[in-house]
Amino acid sequence: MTIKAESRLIIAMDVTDRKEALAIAEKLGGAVDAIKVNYPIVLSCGLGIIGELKQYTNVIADFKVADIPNTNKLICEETFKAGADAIICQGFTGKDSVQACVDAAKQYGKEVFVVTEMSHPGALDFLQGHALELVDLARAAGANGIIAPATRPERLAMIRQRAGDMKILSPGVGTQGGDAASAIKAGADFVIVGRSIYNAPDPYQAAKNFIEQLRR
Ligand code: NUP
Repeated sequence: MTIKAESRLIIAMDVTDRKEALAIAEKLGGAVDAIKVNYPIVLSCGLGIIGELKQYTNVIADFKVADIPNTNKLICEETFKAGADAIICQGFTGKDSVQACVDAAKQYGKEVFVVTEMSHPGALDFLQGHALELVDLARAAGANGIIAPATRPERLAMIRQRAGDMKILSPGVGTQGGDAASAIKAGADFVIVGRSIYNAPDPYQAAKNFIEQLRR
């Protein structure tokens, strides 16, 4: 099953309290295209949180998998067995490592997204200089899509041009300074928003506001 772009909003569930996460998921699950989990919530609540969140919407495991092919395969298998619909891996480990994730995903009918240029300032130290090569690598390995920064719409547009029909998930909206509508305009299919939603006084209203911006 592939994650479809409807609201175009993915919530980054980086809260570490299980009850809080489930309460947010219950309220927002029907409105967003996916919930993205990362290490903070899985380390605090256990891998079972994926299955619990999945009752509400698709779940993407942002584990930034970055190991040798065999270890990547084992990580992907456990993640898909836990119920994740997609996994995020790093590309800098090389094509064979990404390919191992793609092969595991195909076996389980799941998706793989490869990190290219990250959204934070430190991405300029190493990643930016190789971002387009990482896009090519993701494509060559048969990944479903890539992660590219909403904090730099001009870079996002450049990455979009290179990415062909691969999906682009774009983090960095809100707290990191990126703008949701600009990211979509630059070529993202989905934006990922964490703190600006889950730390808002009313997370439901905050998500609605993003969805409204994305519709225009
Ligand atoms: O380049 C990336 N930037 C980024 O922020 C790649 C990511 N996977 N993320 C993740 O997106 C980050 O780890 C967090 O889970 C989410 C953004 O959260 P926020 O800045 O909206 O709170």
